[in-house]
Parts: sequence; structure tokens; C-alpha cells
Amino acid sequence: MPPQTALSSLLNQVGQPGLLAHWESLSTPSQERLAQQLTSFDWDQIAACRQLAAARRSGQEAAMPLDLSTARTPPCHRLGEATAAATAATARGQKALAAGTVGAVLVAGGQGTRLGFDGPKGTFPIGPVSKATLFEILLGKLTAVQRRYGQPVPLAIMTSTATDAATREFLTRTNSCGLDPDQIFLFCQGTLPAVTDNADRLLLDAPDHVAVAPDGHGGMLGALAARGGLDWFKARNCQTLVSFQVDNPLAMPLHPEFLGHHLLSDAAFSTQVVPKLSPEERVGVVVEQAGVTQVVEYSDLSPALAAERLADGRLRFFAGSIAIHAFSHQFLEQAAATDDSLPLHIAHKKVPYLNDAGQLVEPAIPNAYKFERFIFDLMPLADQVTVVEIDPAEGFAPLKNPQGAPSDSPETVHQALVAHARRHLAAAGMTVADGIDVELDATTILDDDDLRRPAAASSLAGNRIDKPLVIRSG
Ligand code: UD2
Repeated sequence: MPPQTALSSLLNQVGQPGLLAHWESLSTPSQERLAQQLTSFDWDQIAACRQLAAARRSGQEAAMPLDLSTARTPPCHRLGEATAAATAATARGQKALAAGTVGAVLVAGGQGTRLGFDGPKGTFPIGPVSKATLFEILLGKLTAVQRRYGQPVPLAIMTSTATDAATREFLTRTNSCGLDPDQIFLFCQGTLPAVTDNADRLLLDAPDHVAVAPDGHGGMLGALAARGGLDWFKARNCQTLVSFQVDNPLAMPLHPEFLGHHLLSDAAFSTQVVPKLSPEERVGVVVEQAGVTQVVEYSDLSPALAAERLADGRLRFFAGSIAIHAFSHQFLEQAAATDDSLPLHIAHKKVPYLNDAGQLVEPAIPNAYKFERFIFDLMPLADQVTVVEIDPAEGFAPLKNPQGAPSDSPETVHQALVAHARRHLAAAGMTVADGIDVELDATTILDDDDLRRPAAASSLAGNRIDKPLVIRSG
């Protein structure tokens, strides 16, 4: 532990002497905990956070809204169309999967706060019949890919300080949801301290701890690089990496046609979008302006711009990002080697803090700024960006809100999963009685081809399902 004088002089230098307010009353382990945290901070980065907070406070930052006057929605491939380009893309994606050159990154650092769930979101049970968790469904899809193509898909899972221990415990308990533990690289994202809304101070949330928050899913880039994840993928010959979010059990990150469009266009960055139908949908939009493609987050789009429509009735900015991105490994490596390749985003939040009397205050209104990085901000750095539009009924059912909410709730996700299963079973010639929940087993059913395999058919009597059932393939 550095001597107190060294810590005091560091904190004086960076204008935060108040962080040692309780030092004298701390036990030695607590002093060590605080000293460790203070010396691990990147104070240059914190200075950048404070500058951004000052700009937000003085209105300068907000005074520079995005000028999207000449922006448009970029051209999109449509997944599943019967075209020669789609056939070629599918073949290319399948080749990459069979060669084992594709890796995946699952961002699972968020807590289930909005969902009202106490635990990592990935451990939320969502399988309509099996009650399988989000992790089991999403990791199960990698098992299905391996069964089909004969190669494992190396998977990095990003946790945060809030979800890391519980996620590790869950993976141990579930035998890594059926994956080989060597196939998984678990890493914890970084944090950034909150800054008071006068842009002045960091806050203590315990006498021996500065209030910090996860640094956003963009933290994936720095943390993957710093913890050796990019090298880990390289050692496994993963030339393409696909990132996806833990809250979407319908996600199709390894869809061969998506991968194929990415590879055939030689893109550094490709992304899946769904048609945004109403201006209120909480998805960022992919826009192109002056040759640069980027995601504009929903909160950064003015209501008027979000509501503008094209002559054909679609929204002007209709390419809703669902946060499934493919990158070339080389592109991520280059971006990770460049300081500040991802900008900071700022949000005004309620952050509990210790007052001068040492009592914990839970503020009723926002009192501080939190900072995050978004992985999609790498898009403008890519020479070639490829956008692939998917049908949301096939690949997007996000779980964000608690039971009873009108959208993105356990009920709406349940409905979407059951409707998806019923549609595919019908296409395979099976009928499901009205009101019956059915589920396609993620680990054995990759696509309709698996529904034609004998074990699936033999689990049904006369091709009719009249009780809740998980359909498995042989
Ligand atoms: C995100 C996208 C939005 C749209 C939507 C689709 C952003 C800023 N917005 O909105 O444009 O694509 O998803 O569902 O990305 N996470 C971490 N660490 C963090 C923060 C988040 O791992 O520090 C993970 C989290 O576990 C989740 C994902 O990132 O898997 C998205 O986070 P969110 O639910 O806060 O994003 P949301 O719904 O505002």
C-alpha cells in the first residue's frame, strides 16, 4: 500500500482530496481497498470525464446536436431473400463456420435493474416450456452450430463487477451450459467513476470505496484487449468476431447469410438491423452521411427527426440497430491499439453517496454523471460497413422490462418465442393446438433442416402437438 502522504499528494494533484475524508477511521484492509482503487484509476480518463461533465453542465455539449440534414438510411441486404447474392452469402458463411474461423462475444455486463430481476440478466429463466435461462438458450445456439459444422465457436463473455461472480457460479453449476469450458473466455469489463453534476468531484459510496459504474458495452474493446481476449481469439484462428447482447433469446449472431454478407463485402464492421416502425421504439438507428456510417442512439435523435417519413411511408431512419455486430479481428485489434477510438457518452443519474457526516444518501433526483462507451461507435472507423436487415419475428425479442410492461417484457418475449416455434413447426408440416406453448430446443435446432430430422418428428404423435413440448432434434 502506498503511504498516506503519497495518496494525499496524488489526490491533491487531481483535485480530489475529499476522497480520503474517512481515512483515519478505516481499518487496514479498508485502507488497502481504497488505496488500491485510487491507484488503479486512469486519472487522465477521469479528467476527460470531468471535462465532458463541465461541457454538459454549461450547455456546450448539448448545444452541438448532431446535424443529420443530409443523412439517410444506408442500403441494406435483406436476410432470407431468394436471390443469388443471398445464396452466395450463405455458402460463404457456412464455409467460415466449417473452417472454425468465427468467434463470438456475448455482452452480459448489465444487471437486470430495469427488468426488476436480482441477478445477472443471463440467468433469467425465459424458455417458454423448459424455463431455460437466457444464457442456456444463447450458449445452446453455439452447441447447435458446432453440431452442424463440426467446429466449436470460441465465445468470450463479458461480465461486470456486479455480474461476474454470479455468472461464474452459474456457468460452473450448469457445466458451461453444455459448452467446453476451454471454449469460453470470461472477462470483466472496466468501470468509470461517477462525477458530481457540478463536474467537480468524485463520490464515495462507502468510506473505503469510490462510486463507479460499468463503462458501457464499449468497454468490451479495452477489456478484451487488456485481458488477452483478442490474443485468445487469434490463437484459435478467429478472423471474424460477432458480438451480441444477453437480452435477446431470438438472436442469430451466427446466421451464415449474415456472416457471408460480412465476409463477401470485405467489411470491417457489419450489423443487423430491424425495420423501425414507430418513432418511439428504443433502438438506435444506422445512418449514413457523407460516406460515413454510424449508429445514432435513440436518445440522441430528436422526436421530430425520429418521426420523419419517406414517400413510401417508412421512417426516414428505419434501420433499427439490434446490437448484433460482426467485426474483422484485425479491425478490432487496430481499434484497441488506438487510444480513444471510442468516445465517452454521458448520462445524468441518481448515484448514492456518503455525505460529510459519513451517512449514505440515496438521492431522489439525478445528482451525478455516469460515463459509458458504446461498441457501435467503432462503425465510423470502418472502411466498409455492411448492413443486413432481418425480420424481427425471426431474430429480435429483447427482454428489458418487468412483468406486465407493454413491450420487451417476459410476457412479450414468451409470446415471440412461442410464435417463432409455431411458425417453424408449421413450415415443417406439424400443427400445434391453439393456446399450446411449444419451444425449439436451442442446442439441437439451428434451423428448419433440424426440424426434418427423425428425432424431432418421432417426439410427436401424428405431426400434431397438443400439449406443451420442447422439440428436440436427433
Ligand atoms: C441497446 C442499444 C439500442 C438497441 C437495443 C436493442 C445502446 C446504447 N443501445 O439499448 O440501440 O440496439 O440495445 O436491444 O447500446 N451491457 C454491458 N455493459 C454495460 C452496459 C450494457 O454488458 O456497461 C450489455 C447489457 O448486458 C445488455 C446490452 O449491453 O446485454 C444492452 O444494454 P442496455 O439494455 O442498457 O441497452 P438498451 O436497451 O438501452
